[in-house]
Amino acid sequence: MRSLGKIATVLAEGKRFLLMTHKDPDGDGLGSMLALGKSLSDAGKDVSLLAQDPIQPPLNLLKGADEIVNILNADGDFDAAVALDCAEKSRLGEFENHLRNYRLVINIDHHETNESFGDLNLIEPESSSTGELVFRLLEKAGFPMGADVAGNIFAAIQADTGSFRYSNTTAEALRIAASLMERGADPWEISKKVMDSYSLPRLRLLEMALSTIEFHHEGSIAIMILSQEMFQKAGAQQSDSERLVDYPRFIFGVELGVLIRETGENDCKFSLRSNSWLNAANLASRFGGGGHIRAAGFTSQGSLKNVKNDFLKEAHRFLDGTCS
Ligand SMILES: [Mn+2]
Repeated sequence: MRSLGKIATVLAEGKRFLLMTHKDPDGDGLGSMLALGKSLSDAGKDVSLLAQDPIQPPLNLLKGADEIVNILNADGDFDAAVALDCAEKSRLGEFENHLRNYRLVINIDHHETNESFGDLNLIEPESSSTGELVFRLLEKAGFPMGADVAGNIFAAIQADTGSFRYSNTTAEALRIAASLMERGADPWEISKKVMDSYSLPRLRLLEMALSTIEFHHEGSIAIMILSQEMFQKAGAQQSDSERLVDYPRFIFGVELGVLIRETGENDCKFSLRSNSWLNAANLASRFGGGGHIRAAGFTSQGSLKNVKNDFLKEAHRFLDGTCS
């Protein structure tokens, strides 16, 4: 945790910072970025928040999301660029190429597979979320943590722990959540806004997705599929499919829940969730992806049918225990 102190010093001494998270940002990445950004600007710093695409609902409802920009006017003379919740440089998308322009890159993340691409790296796989790391950093540095900052850290931790239900929910995460409430975070308001506010297209998408669920390996694998056509029919965005991967995992007897999303003509995105023992990150790494033990993912090129069959072969080997 020595890097925590060093990063706190850099943030305390610097004046101008650029904050980024991974493409297709999730609640943890965005909540962490917004919380750190607000705290730094409350401390009198100049902060730019950068995202590749407009923030999709419901995450655009997070406090301060309207201050995120999609382009930087100039590369800027930042004291440091901070990447949050980003396991690989390539997950920064088009911003990856800009990294070398920055004096100092700080990498804050909780993915075990993190490439430590920063000059300073705060990588804690035991941490439930990047939000938890931001909390510890702000506390260590003594930076402001008002209600908006606390609320966004809460949203970040809530997102990655599935509202404090997943196996990464620790006593520490709950203690931090309690401390965030004392600082003004309101779980009910945040949950309504970020977790529960389903758009009608999201529900239509879910309806179609549920009808695709198929079982393999005597019911221990459940696969759910979202084709491009379904997105069109439902009028839904990619972001409307967030967390739908939980549905196949919810089924009794299922060890591995899978959501395959067709993201392009020949591109598929796999999201994997395991219930008890299967290491989803190891399985995903066979296909060039990564993540956590119970939640991982990867992208694959090819027709849906082919990539699914390739995946199933490997998944069967994992479930048979001939591979781990
Ligand atoms: Mn995360």
